[in-house]
Amino acid sequence: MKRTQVVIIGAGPAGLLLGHLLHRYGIDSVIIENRTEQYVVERVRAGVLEQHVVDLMTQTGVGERLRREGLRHGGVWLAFGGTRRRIDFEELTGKAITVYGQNEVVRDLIDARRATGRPLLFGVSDVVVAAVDSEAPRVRYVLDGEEHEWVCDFVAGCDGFHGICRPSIPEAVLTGYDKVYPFAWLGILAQAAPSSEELVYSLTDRGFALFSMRSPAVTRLYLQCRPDEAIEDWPDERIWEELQARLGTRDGWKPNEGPIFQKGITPMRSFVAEPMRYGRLFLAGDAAHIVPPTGAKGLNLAAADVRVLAEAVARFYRTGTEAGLDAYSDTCLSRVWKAQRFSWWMTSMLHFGAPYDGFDYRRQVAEMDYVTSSRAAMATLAENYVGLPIDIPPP
Ligand code: RFL
Ligand code: PHB
Repeated sequence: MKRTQVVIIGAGPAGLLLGHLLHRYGIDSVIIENRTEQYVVERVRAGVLEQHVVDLMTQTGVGERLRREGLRHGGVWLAFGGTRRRIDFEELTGKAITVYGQNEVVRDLIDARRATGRPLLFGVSDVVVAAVDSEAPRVRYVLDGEEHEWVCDFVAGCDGFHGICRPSIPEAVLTGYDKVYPFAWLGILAQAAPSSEELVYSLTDRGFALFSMRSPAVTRLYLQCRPDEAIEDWPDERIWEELQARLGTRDGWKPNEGPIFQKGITPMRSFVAEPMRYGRLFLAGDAAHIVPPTGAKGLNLAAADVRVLAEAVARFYRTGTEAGLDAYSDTCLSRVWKAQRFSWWMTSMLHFGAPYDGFDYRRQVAEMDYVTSSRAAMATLAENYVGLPIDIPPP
C-alpha cells in the first residue's frame, strides 16, 4: 500500500487544476484517470473562460499560452427578429471573458503536472474508494492488469457526471436535484475564419443557434435540436442550411462556412448534489453539478470548486483546522445555485418557445428586447456571464 496526501479521481479540468493548486502549496497528490491521455486532450467541450479562471491560471504559472492564444471578448451579441444587439461586459462590469478551448486548458495543465514529476496516471480501471468516513481513506484501481492501493488524507471526486465518486456516497446522505430539458445542442467545429469577433446567441422561430469560435481559423457553432435526434440525420448541408437560417441577420451578417471536422449532439440537463462532501471525500465540478451549456458555466464552476477546496486543504495542513473543509460544501453551493439560476434563465430565454409554442416564443422575444435595452437588465446578464465573485473564507 502506498501513501499520499490527496488522491484525485479524474483528469478533467477540475482534477488537473486541483493537482496544480495543491502542488503550489507543496501538497502531494496522485491523479488517476480512466480514459487515455489522447481522449482527454481531444474531447471537445467548453470554450468560454471567466475572468477568475484566466487570472488564476496566469497567477499560478499556467497562463502563458492562454495569454498568447486566448481570445479576449469584451461583450456578446444577442440576435432576434433579424437584428443583433450587443451587451458590453467591459463597460458594465470592468471584466471580460476569454475564448480558449477546454482541451487547451487540459493540455496546459497536463504539461504543468508532468513538469512537477508528481503522478498522473491514465487508463486506470475498476476504481473503488473506501473508508472515506475515516481519517485514512483508501483508493484502489487496476493499471496494466495490476491492482494498486493508496491510503491518503483526502479523496477529491473530480470524475465528472458519470463518475464513481458520487454513487459511492450512501444514498441517505445525498440529495440530487435534477432537471432534464426537452432539447439538445448539436455542435460543430468548422475550418472557417470566425465572421464576428464576439459570440452571437440567436433566437428564431426555428429554434436557437449559437456562434462561437476556437481560434482565428476555427468557428464553433451550435443549434438546438431534439434530444432523440441522431447525428446521422444531420448531413453537413442540412447543418449549414439550418445554421444560416437561424444566425443570419438582416444587415447581411452570417457565419463563414468551411469543412466540418467535428460534430456531436449533447442533451441538456441541470443537476446539483447536496452536500458536496461526505467524510473525507469531496466532490468537485461535474461530479457534483451540471448546467445546461447556455450560460457557459460548467468548466468555470469546476475551477471555482477546486479553488475553494485547495485553499481548505492547504489551511488544514498549515494550521490543523478543519473549518475550511467544513465550509467547503456550503461555500461552493451558494455560488453553484446562482450559476444554476443563470444557466436556467439563459436557457429559458433562448429555448422552450420556438419552434413549439407561440406564446413562449413571443415571451422570449420580449425578454431579449428587454435584456438588450434596459441597462439594469444588461448589467445583470453581464455580471453573471463574466462570473460572480468567489467567496473564499479568510485564512
Ligand atoms: P470532466 O471534464 O467530465 O472530467 C471528469 C474526468 O473524470 C474521468 N473519470 C474517471 N476517472 C477515473 N475513474 C473513474 N471511475 C472515472 N470516471 C470518469 C473522465 O474520463 C473525465 O476525464 O469534469 P470536470 O473536470 O468537472 O470539468 C467539467 C467540464 O468538463 C464541463 O463542465 C464543461 O465542459 C461544460 N461545458 C462548458 N463549460 C463552460 O464553462 N463553458 C462552456 O462554454 C461550456 N460549453 C460544456 C460546453 C460542455 C459541453 N458538453 C459536451 C457536455 C459545451 C458542451 C457541448
Ligand atoms: C463554446 O464556445 O463552446 C460555447 C460558448 C458559449 C456557450 C457554450 C459553449 O454558452
